[in-house]
Amino acid sequence: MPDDSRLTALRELEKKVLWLAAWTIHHANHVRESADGLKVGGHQASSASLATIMTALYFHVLRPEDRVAVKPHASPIYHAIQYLLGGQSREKLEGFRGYKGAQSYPSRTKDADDVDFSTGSVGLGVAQTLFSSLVQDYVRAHGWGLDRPEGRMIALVGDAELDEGNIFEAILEGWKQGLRNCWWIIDYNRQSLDAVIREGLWARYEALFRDFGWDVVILKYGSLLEAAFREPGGERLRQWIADCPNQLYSALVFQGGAAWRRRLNDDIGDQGDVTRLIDARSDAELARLMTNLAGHDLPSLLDAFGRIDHDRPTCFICYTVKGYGLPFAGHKDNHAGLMTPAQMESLRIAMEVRPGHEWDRFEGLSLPPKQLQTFLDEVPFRARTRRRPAAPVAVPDELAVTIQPVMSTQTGFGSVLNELARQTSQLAARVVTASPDVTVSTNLGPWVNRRGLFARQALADTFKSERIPSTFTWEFSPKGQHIELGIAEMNLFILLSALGLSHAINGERLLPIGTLYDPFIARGLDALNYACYQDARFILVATPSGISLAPEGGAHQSIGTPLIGIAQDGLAAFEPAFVDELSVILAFALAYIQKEGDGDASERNWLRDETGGSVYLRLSTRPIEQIKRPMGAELRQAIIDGAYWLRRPGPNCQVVVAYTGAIAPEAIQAVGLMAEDRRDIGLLAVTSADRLNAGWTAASRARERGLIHASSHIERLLAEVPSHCGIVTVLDGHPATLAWLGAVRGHRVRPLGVEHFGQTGEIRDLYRHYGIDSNAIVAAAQSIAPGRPIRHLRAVDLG
Ligand SMILES: Cc1ncc(C[n+]2csc(CCOP(=O)(O)OP(=O)(O)O)c2C)c(N)n1
Ligand SMILES: [Mg+2]
Repeated sequence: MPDDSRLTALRELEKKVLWLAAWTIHHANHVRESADGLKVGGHQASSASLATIMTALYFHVLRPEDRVAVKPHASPIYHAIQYLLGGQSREKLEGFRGYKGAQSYPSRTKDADDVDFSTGSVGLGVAQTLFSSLVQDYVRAHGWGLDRPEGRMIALVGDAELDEGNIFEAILEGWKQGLRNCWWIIDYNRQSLDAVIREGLWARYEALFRDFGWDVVILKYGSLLEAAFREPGGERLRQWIADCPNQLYSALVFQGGAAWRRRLNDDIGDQGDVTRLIDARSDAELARLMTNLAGHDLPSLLDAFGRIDHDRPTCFICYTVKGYGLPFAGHKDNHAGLMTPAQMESLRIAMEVRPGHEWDRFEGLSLPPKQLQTFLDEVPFRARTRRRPAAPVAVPDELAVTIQPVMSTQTGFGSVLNELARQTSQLAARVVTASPDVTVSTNLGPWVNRRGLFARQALADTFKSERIPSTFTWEFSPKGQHIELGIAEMNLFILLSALGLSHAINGERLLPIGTLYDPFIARGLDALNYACYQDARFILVATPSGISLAPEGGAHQSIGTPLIGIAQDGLAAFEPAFVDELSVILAFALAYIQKEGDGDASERNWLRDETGGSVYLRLSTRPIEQIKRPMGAELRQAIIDGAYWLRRPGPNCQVVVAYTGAIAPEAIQAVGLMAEDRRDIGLLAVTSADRLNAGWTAASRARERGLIHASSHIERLLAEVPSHCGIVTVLDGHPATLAWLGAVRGHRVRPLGVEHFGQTGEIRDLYRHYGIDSNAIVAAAQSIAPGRPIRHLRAVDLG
């Protein structure tokens, strides 16, 4: 426990934090001019709920190495704390929720005040702390960063936030992985967005967390209430409050002292001692007493946090009041409530803040500013260094791979990783793979055989020790480089998010590669989006994909994922057809995920390659005939830029076939079938619709800004194609993925792809059924590219 003078300073800061957060929100809504006539909002109630807990943490409990995910709606409290610590500017606070101002929800990338983890979609930041703790263990077990102390990964969790399924998925995974150094602090204000939550949830939470190996600390009553309980009649009061339903408690909090008195007198007022206990207090004192929950009581909080002297995961259930200290405290509708200017004025007076001094750091506090400043200067958390740069790991242009005459990109992926696993390079050492129970079926097996699975405690493969033949060794050790997860894809994405921030969180760079089945990207899409939003860096290998997984069945065919690849910001998507392309793309990806420049787009392809990002590879289990060819620098670059001519169109070209991915043999065959009747056909291999599209858009914008010579890769490729020429696009995915190619230079396009799914069968059957086989390509070409009838089309059965 801190001494009295520290406690006094902390109380002053608690008051200041509450004021600054409320004022920041008020300023954004009532002082700053809004051009839209919209209220900016800002969750005054939700943030007040955490004012005390965050004061205790940031000004006393946190150590420099600790990392925190702040519940989204407590963002104004976080910014206020950083403002007091000198890490946030007044200008940003004045711009709260505005363009380039302090962010609505804490943001690693957009906020200037050293946010550890972004939050926003409830549930995700919480799970992120759990996985970050596992990543910290991974890093240290590999012998990195041992010169620094271990940090605690802390989440400030809303009670309604605990309804999110991803949290439960994470808790189970954490138990499996031997989670340590993780604190979840639940803001148990018994309110969600809409209303007051169900009774007794704390008991469910307690049982749940204990079941999964967590310590649970319940912080219910503050020191004032505890003292009152020790008075004569106090036990009766304790019983009353323990039995008080959440709704009634909230309503009384909102109504205040007189209502408390009335209700208490009605319920237990005729019982001697307790009557005296109530009567001895004024209305204001009674209201203060009855709302003195431990989550708003600094001594209780400091004591509880200070007692933790172990690294077991710990859940604190802190009773709080939503809107504590503000006029709408406890009101069930207060979630988006904003104080009126009159209410704000009353708060200003109560806080002893002079008009015009609303932003002054120590205004209205009773301790001398110098003393407060000294206190702030010595806050332990302040000693932390901001994100440390982790040196990049060198990556060659191409990765070794043995290419068989016929193979799939998925097999190629396994082979590239197998070759990498044989090396002793830094590159191989920093790669860490993860998969949600599909390690073997996504072809990570050979890598895992060589590099082993990660666990803090070694665990032998009993099948191996019993000499039972098996293709895969399943041995866990602290040196292992594969993290095996349970099936839940959400966990994969949040783990990738944590691994992909290791350079910033642990100062140690990891090169994470996660594998899953392509259709299940949808399972974890919000977590993927979250990972990208906070600029985590990883490679996602999704396989199998599309209808090409054929006999796997109709339920798992993915149609829309190529569009996700295009649309997801921060994620460069590739879909190679051939294994030599894959090896080039993987090498690019390993370097790309390490780039941190903030330079402009390159004038060559109009992509922000120096800024970097994450990478998504959509792969296939379909074995296809490989092309034997030398990999020159030009081809390599084109593969990375997104497309190259597999067959260059001639000057009399009437039709171009542009394809992506596993459908390559059909495209090649179609071009062969048409060759006699259509001249100079072009065959465009598209390795990344996403990067082609991004480059085209960026170059167009640059031209509109006056850079008239800006030109993107796809514009240069299609410049060779006569304008009367038609383009048939085809992929095993949604046709819209490539349909836009026609807009680049005004060519007519017939986009082929998959719009329906669910049919099982052989690849041949399915391609025919969904209209992406070579016949369909030929038919589409005939319909858009004028000329004599195509002979082979007449000969083929379109079934
Ligand atoms: C995934 C997701 N769903 C819905 C929302 C909208 N939302 C924001 S806050 C909130 C309820 C928050 O309640 P709680 O976590 O108890 O925090 P409190 O407001 O009580 O502080 C909801 C539903 C969201 N941000 N994210
Ligand atoms: Mg709540």
